[in-house]
Amino acid sequence: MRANPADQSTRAVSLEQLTDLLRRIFLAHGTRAEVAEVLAENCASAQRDGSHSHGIFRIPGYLSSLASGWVDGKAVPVVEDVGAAFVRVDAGGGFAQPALAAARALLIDKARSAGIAVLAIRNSHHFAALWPDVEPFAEQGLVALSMVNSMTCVVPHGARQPLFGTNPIAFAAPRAGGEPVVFDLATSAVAHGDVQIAAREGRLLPAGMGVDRDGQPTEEPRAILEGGALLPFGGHKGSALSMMVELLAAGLTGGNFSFEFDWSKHPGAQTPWTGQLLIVIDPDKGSGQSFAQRSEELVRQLHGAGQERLPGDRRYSERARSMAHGISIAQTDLERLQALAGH
Ligand code: NDP
Ligand code: PYC
Repeated sequence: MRANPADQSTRAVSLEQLTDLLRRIFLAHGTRAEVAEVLAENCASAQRDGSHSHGIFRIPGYLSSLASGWVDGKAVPVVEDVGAAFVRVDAGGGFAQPALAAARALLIDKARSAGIAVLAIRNSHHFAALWPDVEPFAEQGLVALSMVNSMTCVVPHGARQPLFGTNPIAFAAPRAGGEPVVFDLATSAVAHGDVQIAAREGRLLPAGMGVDRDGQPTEEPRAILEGGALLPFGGHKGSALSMMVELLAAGLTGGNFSFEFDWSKHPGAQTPWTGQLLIVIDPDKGSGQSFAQRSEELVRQLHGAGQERLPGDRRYSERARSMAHGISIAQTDLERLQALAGH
């Protein structure tokens, strides 16, 4: 699938149409109904918001992973209530998003009663953008922080060989006068998905993002993908955050570290088999004041200081455009998706 339909002949589809098409694709390729529903909503929302590295571009990877037997599309997550503010889920070798969906109500109950709640997901595959996992909590007045580790492809700062995954962190907070404040960022200098897209499009990457198989700096995406590796963003600082993600998303949850799984016996496997952590906070318990008013004030000051574009703003404007004019998809991709749904 193309990451960006910009220079192709395109069709505009509604969010409902795209979600339904993706749901039928997942169903046709061996997931149970609820998994198909959750993944289709996630992937269609990413496409709607212009999260191109994690929208329909990911469908072939989902399907080859399912076909290889690497991920279980029929897994039923097992939710355990393990403490006043702690929920644990064994995703059963299935996807992380249905595990989160299964635990969501309990997690919110605990966050509202204890003021904070932790969700530890293990034995899970996450192949998507992370913001869809946190933004809905902020829409309900809660603050949410999540992190997930992926697959070894990032050289820790000062190291000689890759160990970390691209390990994103996402944060969402409610805001009184607008959409929640959300950021979602890989702790690598660039997401692996964006390297794949650059390689496909024949584009060089900016300097400082990766190294080739000999450990030499390169701007050539293929050299990174074929034996090379990525670097953390921000040198030792991004590397420390990536280490934290390994510790919390895998070490604490019981999931695999990014270097702990071996998918070599499953040709086609692309979905990292790791873990995920979510922390959900009821922010009004912090000061007894309205947190959403406080975050609105911060946004006002940021704008006043000259920062017009906040994290999340690009997605929100893409979302508004998609909702007004439809989600733009290359005609060839739409035909491919339709064929996959009829499989
Ligand atoms: P980006 O570098 O594109 O963006 C990171 C964040 O910074 C976003 O919140 C973005 O907001 C914001 N931002 C970007 N540019 C600006 C700017 N000029 N001013 C203010 N804010 C800005 O994302 P990444 O490449 O790091 O990650 C891409 C995606 O890949 C993420 O969704 C991530 O979850 C996903 N990913 C998933 C993995 C997994 O294992 N499942 C692994 C690694 C990455 P906005 O969204 O509005 O552009
Ligand atoms: O873009 O780095 C990435 C990624 C890894 C797993 C899913 N997306």
